[in-house]
Amino acid sequence: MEPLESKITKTIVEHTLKEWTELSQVDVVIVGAGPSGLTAAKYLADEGLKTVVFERRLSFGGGIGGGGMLFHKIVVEEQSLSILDDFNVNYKKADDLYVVDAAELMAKLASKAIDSGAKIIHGITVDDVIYREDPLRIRGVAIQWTAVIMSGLHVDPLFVYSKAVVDATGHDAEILSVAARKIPELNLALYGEKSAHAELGEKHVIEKTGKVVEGLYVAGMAVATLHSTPRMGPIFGGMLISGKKLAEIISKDLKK
Ligand code: 48F
Repeated sequence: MEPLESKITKTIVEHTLKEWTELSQVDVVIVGAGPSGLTAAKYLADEGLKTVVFERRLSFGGGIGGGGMLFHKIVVEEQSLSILDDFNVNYKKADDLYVVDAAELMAKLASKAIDSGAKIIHGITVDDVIYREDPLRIRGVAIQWTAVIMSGLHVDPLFVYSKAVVDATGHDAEILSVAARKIPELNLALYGEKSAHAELGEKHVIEKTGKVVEGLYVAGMAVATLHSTPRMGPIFGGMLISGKKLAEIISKDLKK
């Protein structure tokens, strides 16, 4: 009889490798499992698009978990309530804002994205993009185990080929940064986010969410870093609306 230890190993490796084979080519790669990335993932998967989210950490939610200065609540505006309803997230009215429990938001964004068919993989850092010329466009990402990056070992990455890549990495806009630095022909410049102006910050993030160059899209706080628009602190309606808006834009582009 096969010992349990060998069964454990075999089962995990076989099932993981089968999925990784399927993930070598997808419709959409989302980088970052924060609020904008998870929201985009759910709506893209709902459209039947093969969607994978790579998250550097071993957790969901990005900046949601810290609430407001570690107080475990965040707020949203009325315009984002229909998204909270889609994710079954509870909220309480507080004047003209709505208050949401940070842990509930993290858990339910991830849970619905997964239920819709998006694949979320933790412990993976995206550290480069794939590009093609004539016409110039982004065609996927280079990925590495976060643990390998932390170890400082020189290990070559693997690749995931895709029709669209989403930078949902938050304040650092890491994917746009690496593309701007390593592919000068993209003429991509990042100006860095502005100081706080919550109302304007929310408005601009939503307005400027979208395609950056062919194959490369941006949602969430990375939008502010790209376009030098203000930060807004722990009000998250803009992140959710940005994710949903981007899913609509990508779905339309990929169905052309
Ligand atoms: O920072 P994050 O929550 O991004 P977001 O969706 O939301 C921003 C808000 O949390 C908050 C705010 C709004 O009110 O100001 O900051 O724009 O989530 C980004 C996620 O991306 C992961 C990171 O660990 C986090 O969970 N991430 C960042 N860079 C990489 C990455 C990378 N290169 N590869 C993989 N994951």
